[in-house]
Amino acid sequence: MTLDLFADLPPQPFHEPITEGAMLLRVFAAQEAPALVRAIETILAAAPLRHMQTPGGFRMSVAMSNCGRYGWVTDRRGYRYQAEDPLSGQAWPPMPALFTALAARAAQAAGFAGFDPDACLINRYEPGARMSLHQDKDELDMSQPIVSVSLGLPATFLFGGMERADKPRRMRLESGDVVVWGGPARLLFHGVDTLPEGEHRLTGRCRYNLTFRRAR
Ligand code: MD6
Ligand code: FE
Repeated sequence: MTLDLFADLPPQPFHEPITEGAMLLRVFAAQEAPALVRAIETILAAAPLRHMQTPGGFRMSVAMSNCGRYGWVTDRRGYRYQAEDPLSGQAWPPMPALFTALAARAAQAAGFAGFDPDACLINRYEPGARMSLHQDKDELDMSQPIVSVSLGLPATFLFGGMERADKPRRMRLESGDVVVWGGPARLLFHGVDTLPEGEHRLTGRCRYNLTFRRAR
């Protein structure tokens, strides 16, 4: 029998390049995941999750809220960032220091120094929810990366190309995984496949995704 010296260690972070400009940091946020989920719950008490409408009038299956100086919203008037929560007319809850620090650390690890997000979108997927292929292009400065943190139930992330019709690669994202993308990957089409049924010890029957961005 071989002695496994690593048997008692938690999984170690592992950096997987996805494509030029995009990096998967596996397990990167696993240690702070419980604290992240608690912080999300506090934010959602002040700015509740809601199913927003697309400009075309469809109800999104993913429920959303935000924290930080700007929040991403969509309604019949279009996609945009705004400083006030349309439900309350009040500013979005501030971004916790834990969030800002994690986003900067992840960006740094992927080669983007000095990332200072002013917007954090909180997505909640229940089983059956999905996000169709899209590009993130409502931000002002496309030289800034995006940092995306997965928490709770695993999901299949879809990584497409520069055209909507490009066949996407599929990648399983687990709780604590972080994806950073910028540079030549910044405008790639991407989405999330329909979330399967499941139960996770941190979040119950859902997946949360935090996406950190520099909006303005
Ligand atoms: C999600 N994420 O993972 C949806 N966008 O729930 C995104 O749409 C996304 O993860 C830009 C960059 C990273 C992302
Ligand atoms: Fe996106």
